[in-house]
Amino acid sequence: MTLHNPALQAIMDKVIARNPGEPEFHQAVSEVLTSLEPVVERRPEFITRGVIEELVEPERIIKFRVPWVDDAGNVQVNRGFRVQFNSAIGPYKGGLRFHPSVYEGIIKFLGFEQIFKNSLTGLPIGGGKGGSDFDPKGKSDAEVMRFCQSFMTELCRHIGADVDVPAGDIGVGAREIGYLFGQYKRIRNEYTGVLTGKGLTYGGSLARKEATGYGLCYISDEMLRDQGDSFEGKTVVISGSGNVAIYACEKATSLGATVVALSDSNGYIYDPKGIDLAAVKKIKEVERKRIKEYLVYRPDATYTEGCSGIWSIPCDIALPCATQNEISEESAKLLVSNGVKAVAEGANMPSTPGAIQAFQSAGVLFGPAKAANAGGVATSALEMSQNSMRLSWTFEEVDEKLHGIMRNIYHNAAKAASDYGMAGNLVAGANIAGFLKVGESMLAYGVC
Ligand code: NDP
Ligand code: 2IT
Repeated sequence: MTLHNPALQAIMDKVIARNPGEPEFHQAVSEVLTSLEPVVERRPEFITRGVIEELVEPERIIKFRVPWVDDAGNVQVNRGFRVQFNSAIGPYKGGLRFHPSVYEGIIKFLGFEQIFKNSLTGLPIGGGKGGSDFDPKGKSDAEVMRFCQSFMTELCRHIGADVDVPAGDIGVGAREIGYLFGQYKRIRNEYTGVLTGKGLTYGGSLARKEATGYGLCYISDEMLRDQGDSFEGKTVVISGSGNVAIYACEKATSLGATVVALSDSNGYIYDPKGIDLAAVKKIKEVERKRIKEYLVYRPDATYTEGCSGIWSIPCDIALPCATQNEISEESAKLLVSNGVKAVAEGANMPSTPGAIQAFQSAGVLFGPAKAANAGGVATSALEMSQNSMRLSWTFEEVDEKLHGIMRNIYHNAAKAASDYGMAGNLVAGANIAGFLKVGESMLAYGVC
């Protein structure tokens, strides 16, 4: 993709040259710079005063060894990362991902996207992300605990309630956050809101667990309503079966839709009668088993090996909630030819650039990740507020704030898109609206 503005193209070229072998990071930057073309045309100072050039370079990257001992007594060594990307509008904020595919480029792409997503929430949080190539799958609780303690032994030097506040992402849920928080508290001898997604007995917020999936449905609902439509009576396909997918399924169902499919990295289940979510929660949240176990509970459902086949199931609404680049251009075209009306991204960057193009050119309503999955981090920011005030809001209070935030994100992104001559393009709208607040703050700081 060539950018029209030569200064933006030069920045893109430099990003590629300086970050070799990191295609996901290049992809994320390229999309944002493309969206910013009309912004820098109107506001050239974002280029001339170095804002865009600073924006694509992380403020700080921390990379460290994570040694731990497995149950057999063997020493294992993983790599840990924290990319503190941008603190213009608040302390670095973003999840930790534990997955064998993690390397610096994945954490950079996620940290970069987090800047704009966090800005869109309207709350004072900067962008960061971290993680490790550690795979929690198949590990005992004791192994996960030892890994988390080793990871936090290094990470605790670099984070803090007003500095950098990590949370969960793929492979990091309540169990991992508990071990990480316990170790931080022990080493630093302080009890502060340094992590979000905490358990409810030690400072967690009600509705944080549900927030990303619920928020995804709230914004999708708002997008549909703007077209005089709703979830009522719709057939929905959701990829993944982790935290985001499970609570997207719960909310979509409560809004009157029928969710017919879920997946994991091995394969997908198809249950045209509607997913039995209690069974999925038992399999995934309690037993940590594979999605194919679903057939034990619903023998009439089908299970198919391989995850991309899920996009061949005809549906009205598709909610990708697994991982980056999980919808190829071919899968997108298949969804379009099967009549999909709306796609909203629960995962980060799940649609390839070709897939986004296919959806947009077919007139499919498309809710990009930075807007659509911002409910998780927004509720993390609400958890930070509650921790600072040393009080707790009810589930209903948090859920209502989340709902309002998601509605605002949709309308702000839609307005930015039309203000810049791209009405209906929420990819551009989310990037522009997210950028402007960060960019204005960076201008105010001068070169720093
Ligand atoms: P979980 O670890 O709870 O679940 C991840 C799900 O995605 C699992 O079903 C997993 O299957 C599947 N998956 C992961 N990697 C792959 C892969 N390479 N190929 C196919 N399937 C895969 O993570 P979350 O639900 O928290 O995260 C899902 C997505 O949502 C991620 O993109 C994350 O960045 C994003 N997100 C999460 C937020 C949160 O609050 N948790 C907030 C905003 C975005 P398997 O078990 O087989 O690995
Ligand atoms: O991608 C994301 O926004 C998250 N994984 C949630 C981050 C957070 O700090 O709650």
